[in-house]
Amino acid sequence: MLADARRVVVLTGAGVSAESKIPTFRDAMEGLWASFDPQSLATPEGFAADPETVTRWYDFRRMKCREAEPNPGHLALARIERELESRSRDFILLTQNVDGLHRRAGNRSVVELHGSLEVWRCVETGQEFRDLPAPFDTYPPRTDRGTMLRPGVVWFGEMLPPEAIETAGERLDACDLFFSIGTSATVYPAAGFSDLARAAGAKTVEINPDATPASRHVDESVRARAGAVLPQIVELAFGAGNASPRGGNG
Ligand code: BV8
Repeated sequence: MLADARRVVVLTGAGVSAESKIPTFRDAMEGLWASFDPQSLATPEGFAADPETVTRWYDFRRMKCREAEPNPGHLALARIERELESRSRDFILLTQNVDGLHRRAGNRSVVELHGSLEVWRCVETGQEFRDLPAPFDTYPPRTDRGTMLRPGVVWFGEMLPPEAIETAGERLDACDLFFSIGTSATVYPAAGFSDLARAAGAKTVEINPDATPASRHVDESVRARAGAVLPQIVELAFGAGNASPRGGNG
């Protein structure tokens, strides 16, 4: 299917980064954060109630992500983009992940549906700041004008960036092959993307060691870890090659 596909859309979730030792959203609560519920921290209400705790949690995750490395699943997705691009075919990666690992692995055509831990936004002006030194020295962090910075992520109850939604909709309506990889398919609107792809007539494939609400609706449900099976899929479709990050000899 991948060797013949002309317009590929990939949706990823936290499971793709699990093999980079980044806890998935469901098990993000380790150690110091074990007593916190992500659903309460990842909301505007949670931030308004306790900006110090919420920004500490996001800064903790930002530092963990900076220490993490892309895994074979990330590298395989970067190779898929290169191989399709070299055949003048369409590829886009829609990620729910905020860890930045897809770009670090070499993917270029990436839409961060839920924002990024590397983006922080002034709550008054909306001005965005990237690559700020980690860790912050005060919580919540502030601009040099003293206004509060919030994480540049999409919280529960917040709209996704309009351009992200528009791009995702256009590409899903036109795709002929859709992958849902490493996501529990429980958070909307991303959880509805496999339905949109199928309605567009695309072949749909899920890669996840566990079943999800999407499993019974896709054409192929591959019960495996992304880091184990994506390199195999890429070799089958495009032959042996190297999956090194772009800029290598890949
Ligand atoms: C919106 C960024 C419109 C922040 C995230 C009822 C009540 C309240 C709200 C709603 C409701 N019904 C619907 C909603 C809307 C809500 C929603 O869907 N809620 C769900 C819980 C029901 N959605 C929203 O609020 C969205 N906005 O709808 O706006 C609107 C706005 C205003 C008013 C009206 C309408 C915004 C959603 C975005 C939230 N932000 N993240 C942060 O990161 O802190 S969500 C976060 O969890 C992730 O980004 C991701 O999207 C989501 C789910 O996580 P997954 O990525 O799927 O990870 P998870 O841990 O769940 O699963 C991991 C999977 O990997 C598992 O299946 C596992 O088996 C698998 N896995 C493990 N290891 C591997 C693996 N797979 C492969 N390989 C492995 N090795």
